[in-house]
Amino acid sequence: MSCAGRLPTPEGILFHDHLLGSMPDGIVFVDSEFRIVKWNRAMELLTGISAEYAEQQRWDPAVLQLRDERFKLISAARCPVIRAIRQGTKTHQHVLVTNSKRDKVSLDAWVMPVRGTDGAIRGATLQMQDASFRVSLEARVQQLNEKATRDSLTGIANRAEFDGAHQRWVAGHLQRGSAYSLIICDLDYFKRINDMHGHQAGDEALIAFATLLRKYCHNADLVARYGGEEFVMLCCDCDRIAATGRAERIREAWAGQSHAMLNGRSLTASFGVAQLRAGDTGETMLRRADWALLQAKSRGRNAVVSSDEGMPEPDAKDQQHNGWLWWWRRSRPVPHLLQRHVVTLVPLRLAAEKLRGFVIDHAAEIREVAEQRVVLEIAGKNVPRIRHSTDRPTPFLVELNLVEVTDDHDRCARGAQLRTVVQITIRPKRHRDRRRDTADERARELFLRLKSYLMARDDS
Ligand code: GH3
Ligand code: MG
Ligand code: MG
Repeated sequence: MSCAGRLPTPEGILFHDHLLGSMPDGIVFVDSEFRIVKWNRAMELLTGISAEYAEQQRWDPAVLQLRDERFKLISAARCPVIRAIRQGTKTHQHVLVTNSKRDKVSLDAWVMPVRGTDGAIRGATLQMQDASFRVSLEARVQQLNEKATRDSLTGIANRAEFDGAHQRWVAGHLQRGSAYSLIICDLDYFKRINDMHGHQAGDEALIAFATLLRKYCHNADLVARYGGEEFVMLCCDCDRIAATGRAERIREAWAGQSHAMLNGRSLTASFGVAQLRAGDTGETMLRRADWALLQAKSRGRNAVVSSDEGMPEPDAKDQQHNGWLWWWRRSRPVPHLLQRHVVTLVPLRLAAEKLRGFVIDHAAEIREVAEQRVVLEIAGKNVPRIRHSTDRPTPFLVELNLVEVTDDHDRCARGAQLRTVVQITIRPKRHRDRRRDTADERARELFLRLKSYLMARDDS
C-alpha cells in the first residue's frame, strides 16, 4: 500500500501541525482555487497577519503587500504562487514585505507547485525565510569592499585598486599586444589653495577634479586617486597620442572651470603621459609617466608632457645594474631651484675664508671639495623657514664653483684687484622635494644669506 493513499491519522495531523507550528520559516499552503489553507505561526510573526484572517482569504500578492527587490509591488501576473499553480513553475526569489511595525522585512521565498498522484496541480506551497541577516551581511561585505577599493573623499578608486588594476592591465595588454597608456596628473600649487582658502575648500577642489576625470574616463578605463593631489587614469587600448589628446582636453577643461569655494578662481594641473612598451612592468611605465609629469612642472605647470618627448633611453649597462632606477640615476643631479653668479671683491683665499663662516653657522656638511668646487649639504632645520609653512624642512645641496679673476686693465695697473666670481647652484637634496611649494622661496633666502657671508654682489 502506498503512503500517498493513506488517510492522515489524528496522530499524523498532530505531528504535521506541530512541525508547521514550530518551524522558524513561514509556510503557506494555497489550493488550486487560490484559497489559503494553511498559514503557520512563523508566517504570522513575519508578516503580522494572523492565521485566522489569512485562512479565510483567497491568495493575492496584495494581501501580503509582496514587493520585489526594488520595493515594487508584485502584481498577480508576476506572482510566483499564482504562476506555480497555473504553470507549475518552481521559484526561489528575494522578496520584501512590510510587517505590523511597518518595518521592511527581507525574505527568501521558495514556491513549489503541489501535484496529486495523477500529476494535476493541486496548489502550491510558499516557504518564507528571514533574509535580513544575510542581506545585511552582503551589504557589509559590499561596504568593506568599497572601503578597500575606493577613496573615501572623492569616491573614485584608491591607490590599492589602482596598483592591482595597473599590474593586471600591463600584463594583459602586453600579452594581447595592444596599446595601453597611463596619465598621471598633479594639481598645481595646491598647497597654496589650502593655505589661502582652507582645507575644506581644498577637499572640494579635489572632489571637483575627480568628477572631471570621471567624465573623461571611458568605460573600460580606471581613474584613481594616487595620493594627496595626484591622480591617475589608466587608458585601455589607447596609445600615447590619444592619451595625450585626452590629457590635453582635461587640462583645458580644468583650467577653464571656476570654483565657487575658491571665490570664483580657477585651478590648473600638470600631466604626464606614458604608453606601455615591450619589456615594461607597471613600475617602469609609471616612472616614465612621473618623469613626464616632472617635465610638465618644470616647464611652468598647466602642461601635458608625454614621456616619449626627449626622455633619456637607458643603456644596456644602466638597465642591467639599476633596473627601473636607471633614469633616476642618469638624471642626477636633481634639477636646481636656483643658479646665480655673484662676485666678491676678494681673492679666492679670502672668499674661502668667508665661506667657512657660512659653513659653521649653518652646520653645513662638506660633501665634496675640489680645487675650485665645493658642495655643501645643509639640513632642513638650518635653512631659513618661511612663516606659516607646514612643509617638513627640505635639506638642500649648495654647489659653489669659484674662479679668481682680474680685469685686463687691472692686471697692467699696480696693485690690481683680485676678485672671485662664484657660481652658486642650490638644489633640494631629494628629487621629490623639488616640487615642494616653499622650496623656491627657501632656496632664494639661502642664496641671499650666502651672498651676504661672501660679501658679494650679483655678477652682471
Ligand atoms: P606643485 O605645483 O609643485 O605640485 O605644488 P603643490 O603645492 O601642489 O605640491 P605640494 O606637494 O607641495 O603640495 C601638495 C599639497 O596637497 C600638500 C597638502 O597640503 C595638499 N593635500 C594633500 N592631500 C590633501 C587632501 O586630502 N585635502 C586637502 N585639502 N589638501 C591635500
Ligand atoms: Mg603632488
Ligand atoms: Mg601639486
